[in-house]
Amino acid sequence: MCVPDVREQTLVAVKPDGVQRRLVGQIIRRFEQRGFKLVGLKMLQVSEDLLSQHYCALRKKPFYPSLLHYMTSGPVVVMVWEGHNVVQTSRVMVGHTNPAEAQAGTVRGDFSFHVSRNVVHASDSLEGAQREIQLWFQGKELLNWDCCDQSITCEV
Ligand code: IDP
Ligand code: MG
Repeated sequence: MCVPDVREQTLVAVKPDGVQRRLVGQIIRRFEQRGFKLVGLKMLQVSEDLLSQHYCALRKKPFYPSLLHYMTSGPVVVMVWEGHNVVQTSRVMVGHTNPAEAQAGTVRGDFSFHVSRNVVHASDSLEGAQREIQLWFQGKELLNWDCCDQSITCEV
């Protein structure tokens, strides 16, 4: 029996439009259903300072000011999910950045139609996930706990 790296973590956030539209539960359900483990969760009104660090690679994009406005328009729900290959699998579950190109069955493909209101964020790489988790969470806010079904969902 081989035990894969189940400790990989990623950052997922329900953006302000997703919170306003009461999609938080449906998004959490998809990650639980997939078998991933929730290790951190909080709701917050994001500061421009945090967002500018989070989206530092996009600072020069023409849509950057409207992105900041969108992301500070209301609370977000941010989470850390853990599991085998969770970074890549989360990106697939979330779907293409532009919902018009996102497959049905993905969060963006099911709940949105425009890139400026695409409901959810997920880290795009292992390095990005580590950076974003440290940015959004303090170490003590992440829980190291055992799922009672770990031997079924995590050992393959
Ligand atoms: P991602 O969220 O799929 O990783 P990124 O390219 O990292 O996509 O862009 C970050 C966020 O910036 C997107 O999720 C979306 O909210 C916003 N964004 C990206 N491209 C555009 C655009 O062309 N117009 C408006 N907003 C955009
Ligand atoms: Mg991105």
